[in-house]
Amino acid sequence: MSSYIALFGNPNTGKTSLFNNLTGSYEYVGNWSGVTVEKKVGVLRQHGVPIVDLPGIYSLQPLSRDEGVATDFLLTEPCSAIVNIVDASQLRRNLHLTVQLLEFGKPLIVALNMVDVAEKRGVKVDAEKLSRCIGAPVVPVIARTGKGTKELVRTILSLSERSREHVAIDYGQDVETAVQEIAEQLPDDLPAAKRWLALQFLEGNERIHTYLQTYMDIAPLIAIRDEAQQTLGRPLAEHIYDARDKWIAHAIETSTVIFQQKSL
Ligand code: GDP
Ligand code: K
Ligand code: MG
Repeated sequence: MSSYIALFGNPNTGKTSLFNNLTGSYEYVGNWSGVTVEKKVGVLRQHGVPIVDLPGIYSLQPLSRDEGVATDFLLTEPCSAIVNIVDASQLRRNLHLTVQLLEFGKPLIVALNMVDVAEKRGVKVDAEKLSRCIGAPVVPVIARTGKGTKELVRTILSLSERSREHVAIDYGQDVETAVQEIAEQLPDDLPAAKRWLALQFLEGNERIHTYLQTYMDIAPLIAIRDEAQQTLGRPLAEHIYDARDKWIAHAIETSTVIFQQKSL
């Protein structure tokens, strides 16, 4: 079975536009893992690599059935690389998904879209600097016109397993200890990075909870989570969100220039 390139992004970031650029007219529609939501599968033009367009999501923590499709994809389908389309004019919100995808541990490339919208608001994103901040390639595109698609494809095809050294967020001692303890309990043959599974579990991702239950007795994991939460004195999900948000704010500060007052 060939391995997919998976297209992830927030809703309305230009995913479908990019998908159409990448696949030309070869796409078709199919059913995804028994869920009624449709996925779109196509083939990367001239290269024969299957690429799948997933429903738009803000986080891997499913708030709806649609959102669960994306997490299920990561857990059940072979995926060789992730293309994460990011709205340059909404970086602060978009990068929360990016962080979770980086933690998943597969080669990831950011397609930086809506650069024109960002510039109209007086924000210029330095793709090089953003790339260094997150430890993954960032390619500017204009999904609506197809600009940047060639460079994006070149980068996708040159991604290798060695591209996995993403920058990792430090969540502080309490969470990091819990992550390590959970990782030690997880079986070795799971298809996802242990750190990612542990963090998603600690955040309360229901899909991960159910998934791990099919592999093991999760009572010890729940005990680790409850203890961490007690030590922390606040909801783990909140703490993890805030740590990411702080990290994202710093990445944005480092990689963007504001060149005129944003009109309100
Ligand atoms: P999706 O919801 O993520 O699949 O996004 P779509 O591909 O449907 O695009 C959402 C809207 O953004 C459409 O109106 C697109 O024409 C528009 N769009 C896509 N890319 C760009 C871009 O780079 N700049 C601008 N200004 N609009 C874009
Ligand atoms: K749309
Ligand atoms: Mg779409």
